[in-house]
Amino acid sequence: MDEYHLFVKSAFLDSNFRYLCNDEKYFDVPIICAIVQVTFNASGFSTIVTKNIRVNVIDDSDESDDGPVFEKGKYETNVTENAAMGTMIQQVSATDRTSSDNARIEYRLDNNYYSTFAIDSVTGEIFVYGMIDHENITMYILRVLAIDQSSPRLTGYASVRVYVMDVNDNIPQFTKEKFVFEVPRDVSVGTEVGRVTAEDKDSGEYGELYYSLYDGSAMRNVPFVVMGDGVILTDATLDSDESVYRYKFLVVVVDALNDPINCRRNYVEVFVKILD
Ligand SMILES: [Ca+2]
Ligand SMILES: [Ca+2]
Repeated sequence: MDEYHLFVKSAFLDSNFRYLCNDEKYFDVPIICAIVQVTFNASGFSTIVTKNIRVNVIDDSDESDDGPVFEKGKYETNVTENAAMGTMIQQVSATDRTSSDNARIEYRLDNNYYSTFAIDSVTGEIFVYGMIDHENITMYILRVLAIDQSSPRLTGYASVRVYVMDVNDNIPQFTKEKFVFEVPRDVSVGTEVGRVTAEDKDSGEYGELYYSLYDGSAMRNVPFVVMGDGVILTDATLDSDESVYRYKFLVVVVDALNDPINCRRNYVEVFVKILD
């Protein structure tokens, strides 16, 4: 699900679930909304694609009273997806303006990510507390509070942007268990036989796919070549041996082709029937 962040100043949720900004203009903010896209395939049939997006409304106000002051108003940090619970991602720190005893400041998180992050109320260290999945959310904005011990207790605010770094944790998956194609025996060299396709949920190069003929010794003599985009072409005439009516070979797909340490691969069987 794609995620969008909407920054507002001094916003609050009114009784109609709308946000009121400090310019006093209302605007509706659906937390989840659907984008419906209609496309037409070659046969003229329509396909409806529904996509959910999440809109986070973030109070980006930086007003403060006499409460504690964070050393920074806005922190930025990175976390690797799938980071283990307990991984420390950032430490925040605030100074008490009404007391010289900064140790009396209590830190809290003030947003909807309690199941994903936690903060040490004494040290201000922010930890991973749940599942971090780049394929689900690519950035979090945490709002941290520093509360002093005066009466009444005063609060300071800061935000922490947490960018989720992608890991190649998805293996490319072919869209079929096996691919079966047919081609006339008398086609010329370079004729397209068909195309294999695979999908990968990772982004960037971890989701970019490259196809090739599996280089096993038994596969080398097939009269086909597999292009990087999955298209299979004939690369020899097919009529040399009329007793052959079917070929079978493996196609390998790999992501992150130029990253031999992190790349991941998968295989699929391809059958090509020769039609006389
Ligand atoms: Ca990933
Ligand atoms: Ca991948």
